[in-house]
Amino acid sequence: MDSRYDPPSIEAKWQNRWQDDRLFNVVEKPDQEKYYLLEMFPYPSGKIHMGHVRNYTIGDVVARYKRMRGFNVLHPMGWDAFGMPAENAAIANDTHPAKWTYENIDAMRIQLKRLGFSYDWDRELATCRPEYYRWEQWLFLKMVERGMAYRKESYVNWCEPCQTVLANEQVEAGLCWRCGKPVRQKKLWQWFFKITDFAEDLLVHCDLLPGWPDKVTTMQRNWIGKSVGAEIRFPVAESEAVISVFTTRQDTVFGATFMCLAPEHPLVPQLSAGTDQEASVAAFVERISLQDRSTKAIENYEKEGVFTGAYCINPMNGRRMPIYTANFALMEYGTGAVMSVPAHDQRDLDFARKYGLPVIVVVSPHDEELEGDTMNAAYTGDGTMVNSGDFNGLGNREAMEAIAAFMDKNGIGKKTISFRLRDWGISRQRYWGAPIPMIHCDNCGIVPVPEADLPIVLPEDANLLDGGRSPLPVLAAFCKARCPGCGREDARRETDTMDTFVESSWYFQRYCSPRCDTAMFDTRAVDYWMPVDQYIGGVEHAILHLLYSRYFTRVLESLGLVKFKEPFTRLLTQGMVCKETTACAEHGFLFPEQVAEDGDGRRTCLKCGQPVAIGRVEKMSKSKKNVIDPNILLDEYGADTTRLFCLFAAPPERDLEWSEQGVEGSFRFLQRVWRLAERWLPLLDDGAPDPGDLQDLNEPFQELYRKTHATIKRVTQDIEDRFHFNTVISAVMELVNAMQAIDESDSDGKGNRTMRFSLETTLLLLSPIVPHFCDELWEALGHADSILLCRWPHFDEAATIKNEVEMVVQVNGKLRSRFSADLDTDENTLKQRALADERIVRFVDGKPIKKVIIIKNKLVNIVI
Ligand code: ANZ
Ligand code: ZN
Repeated sequence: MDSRYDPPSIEAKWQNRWQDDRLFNVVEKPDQEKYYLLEMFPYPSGKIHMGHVRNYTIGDVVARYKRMRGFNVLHPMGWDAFGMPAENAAIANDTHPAKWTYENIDAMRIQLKRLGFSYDWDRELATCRPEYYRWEQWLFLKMVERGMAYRKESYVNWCEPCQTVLANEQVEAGLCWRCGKPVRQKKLWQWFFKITDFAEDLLVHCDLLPGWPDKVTTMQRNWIGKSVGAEIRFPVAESEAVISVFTTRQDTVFGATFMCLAPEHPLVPQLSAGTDQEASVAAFVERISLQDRSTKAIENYEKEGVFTGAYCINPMNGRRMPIYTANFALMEYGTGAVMSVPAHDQRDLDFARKYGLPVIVVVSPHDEELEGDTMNAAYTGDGTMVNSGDFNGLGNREAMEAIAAFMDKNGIGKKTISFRLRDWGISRQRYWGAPIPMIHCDNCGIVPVPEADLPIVLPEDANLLDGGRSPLPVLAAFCKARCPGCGREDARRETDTMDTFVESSWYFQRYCSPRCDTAMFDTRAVDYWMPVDQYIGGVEHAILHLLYSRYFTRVLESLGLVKFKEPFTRLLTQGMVCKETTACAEHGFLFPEQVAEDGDGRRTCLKCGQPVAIGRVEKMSKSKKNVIDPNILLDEYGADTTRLFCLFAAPPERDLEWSEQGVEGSFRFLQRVWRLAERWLPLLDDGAPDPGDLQDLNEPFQELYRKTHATIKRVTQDIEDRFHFNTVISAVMELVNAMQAIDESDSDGKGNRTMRFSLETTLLLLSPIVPHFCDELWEALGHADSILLCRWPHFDEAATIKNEVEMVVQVNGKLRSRFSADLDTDENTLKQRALADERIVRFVDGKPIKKVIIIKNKLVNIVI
């Protein structure tokens, strides 16, 4: 055995060995229990960052642990390879998105391999390959066939000078990120997936995911946003038109004093036509159309509107209500119209005060009198109905039911449910994505590509146009097509590509049979492996990616392709990797390598020599420059130390704070174990790791034996219950301390065997965490096979029990000393030992002893 722990040579050796022996390549084995462990696959940005390292290390430990527990473990890796950053990089570096992506994949694969992750690399996939996305196109066709995918006009961010559609992240404060001119909203025909068909089912099953963090299911529920309420019909005065509103407060209908329509509501131009208001309404609608209309953005705008010139009639009390169009009314929610009840809704109250509209209280609180003209906060609580005709005097909750029943009977309205969830718009006017397999023909309209013509391959030899625009619409070789319906030669291919969330909604199914070329996946493989037993990833994907994946699985289920609805049985969302920021007055944020540190811990900017300000601990990000490049860690310390640090510094779901000392400490721990093994190795020839009869073991070895079993127990529980690897590592560290404290000269044959047992146990327990290191020492201990092939150690409950107890000694009921004694020591001995205790002698100070009370295995109380 080498006397120096040398990570580079050890790590390369074992990575090659594992690969040559194909240790991580798995196949379905019907009589072995499976375990599918998956981490969210990375976007091939070019370099892995510490967030990846942490995520994948956590996953790798679980995968290796489950393997040692006897499971057939599927642990795949691949690339979420389509998307905008590739286009941006292509523009910035004058390259091609495909070239950039494939080169990044190659670079990142090398980095992941250096970390020793136990992936079945045979299953690697990249979503930008036609072998992958052809099945997505196939599914798209199936969805069109069944009405699960459809086209409708909807808004996109449009930059007129650049003549291009912008993604949300390319709009900065309402301006185009490239040219800085205002972005407007433009209507385009786009493809949608009907996720709303599954809104209720997705919601109900949030309660059936006990293996998910509550915060994630809560976010999913809120996103789906089910509201129970009523739809009420308000006839427009002097017109045939009727406005339908959705409300969750039909009990307040008598207090509705005006109506607000979304600026995009089709009645808006119709109602204002020919009135004095026509011009100001048109101007308002035009101005609002320039704004970002997302719910989040709208919350920040000042609420405003204009009168349309028309009135509607409150169907319950005949009141004439002015109709406004207002920026806070969203076309996408409910019916796009809001009955405004200023007394009971703050937004409506603000609006009413701004435009001088009446405020009528209809729900009266029990302990105060409200005055519509003077109230300055809307009352949203429960109370007694007032100003509400026949319903006066009822509690408002009762009135909610009574009014709904009344409206239903009289054809005014009915109970209904509304969801916040919208259908999923998947069209992207971008190049680097999966082409949508449809053809536009002047004769036949929009025609699906025949299945036999799939895949529709994205041409990888095309270059982006000016401003990053997609070349597809002008690329004759791509967009000219023969109509599959009538055969016309001048049909055009759809040139939009799919949202990259589509690829990540089914990749976990594809991993089960990644080379299948006759279907999306081999059903037998999916039946065996799916669902994923443990999914691990960042909480930033808590909503969309997980919801879309759950939705896609339902689509597959309804097509009879899979037999389950929920793809991920358990979910772990790991915390962020954080580090303090450093900044210089002149040069702003600095990378760690741009900072010099002198012996006294003072830090200065390497560019200008000025002192550096230390900022808050924040998520590592390139913009704040508080990043550590994993490559540097790997070069300096190796994969095992890097892995150990990531797991030791914090439990997985918590944020981890980077610390150089933490990394150093992890490295030193491994060196300590190394030296311990080296010191004992010559004594451990006798291969048996079992001391045999405990009775005649020397005392330190008896205790070591006990501690080893206790450590197995604690480590196993901490992994099984909550993946708390930090406490796992501290438990093993304690065991290592105990081994270090023992002198070789106290050992004999049995002692040596105990030491072998403890050392081997240490390696087995650490092997999922620092696998190269453990394999190397395992080999040094004389084992021919990789430690990976071993079973997880068992503990003997009886052996974990301590044979010693700690006795407390009191004088007159006050704690004065402690000593340890063998379990069940007799009372007389305990009394003698307590009275002989040096500190007790001092407290008793020669005074007469009245009584000695003894509780066996616990306490001696001396009364003086
Ligand atoms: C009258 C009312 C009175 C309302 C009251 C609330 C309080 P949730 O709970 O989120 O579903 N609303 C309906 N459609 C809207 C749209 N398209 N744009 C903006 N707001 C809209 O919210 C339901 C409430 O949001 C509805 O109930 C409606 O205002 C408003 F004291 O109707 B309410
Ligand atoms: Zn045609």
